[in-house]
Amino acid sequence: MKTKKLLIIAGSDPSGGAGIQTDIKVATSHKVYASAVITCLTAQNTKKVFAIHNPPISFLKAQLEAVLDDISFDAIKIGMLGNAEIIEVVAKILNKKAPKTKIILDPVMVATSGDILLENDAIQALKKFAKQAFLITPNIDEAEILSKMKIKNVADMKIAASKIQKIGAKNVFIKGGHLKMENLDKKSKIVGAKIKTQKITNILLDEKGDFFEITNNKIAVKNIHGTGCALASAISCNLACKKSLLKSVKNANNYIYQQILQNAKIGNGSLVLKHF
Ligand code: PXL
Repeated sequence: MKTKKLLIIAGSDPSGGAGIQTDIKVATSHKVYASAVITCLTAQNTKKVFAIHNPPISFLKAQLEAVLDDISFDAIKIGMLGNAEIIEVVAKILNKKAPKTKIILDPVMVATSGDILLENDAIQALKKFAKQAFLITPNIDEAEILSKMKIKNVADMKIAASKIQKIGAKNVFIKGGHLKMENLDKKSKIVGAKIKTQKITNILLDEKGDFFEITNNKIAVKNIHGTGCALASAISCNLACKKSLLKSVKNANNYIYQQILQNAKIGNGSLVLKHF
């Protein structure tokens, strides 16, 4: 079978728990070939982001042009972009060099640790870029910012998804993992050391206007890092393999569930996913 190729455009997390390092691991575990253009470098470990460095914008352009002039991709996954200038360059070059390739935009704004990964004044540029996206994959916090509304439950997630679709992304997938526990089903109880009967509900709003609820049992692990990046990457790999959107998000949801169950403690902060 022909090798499927995913271009990842994202930031570096040297601890390997999130960012481009995670995206590459996800692609490899899906047997998808990963190319990776690095937008910015973070200095971080499993506890904290210490610093962010943006390489010169001309060098970002050079990376994008080098790969896009040579390789034709089956999908493009976008992670941390950092600031408006980076967003605008990525948007412009993709529009010119890969106008037909499906873009999966993970609108990364804040790390699990609470550290800011997107400058405040970049939200408008991100919204403009969303018009080029086949799929946008915000978590609850990002969906609140993009839709300018509070999200307290699944009904709110659907309203927010519609608002985000109006910004221009064809399809919207809101990751429900960050919905506050107190807003989840109150009747749920702990049924074992690890798994609660509580559900995590992710919402897909497709381009026809249909909603799908993609659920999982909530796994009671605190502070796990990189699940958002990994989920968006897993969806991207499935799309690169020409699976339907619904099948792609369902497969990715199952993949992340399994990965969270077999999480690893590699440092003194958040847990991570291993992808093997
Ligand atoms: O999980 C969002 C994310 C994306 N990209 C990079 C990150 C993080 C979170 O820490 O560091 C580079």
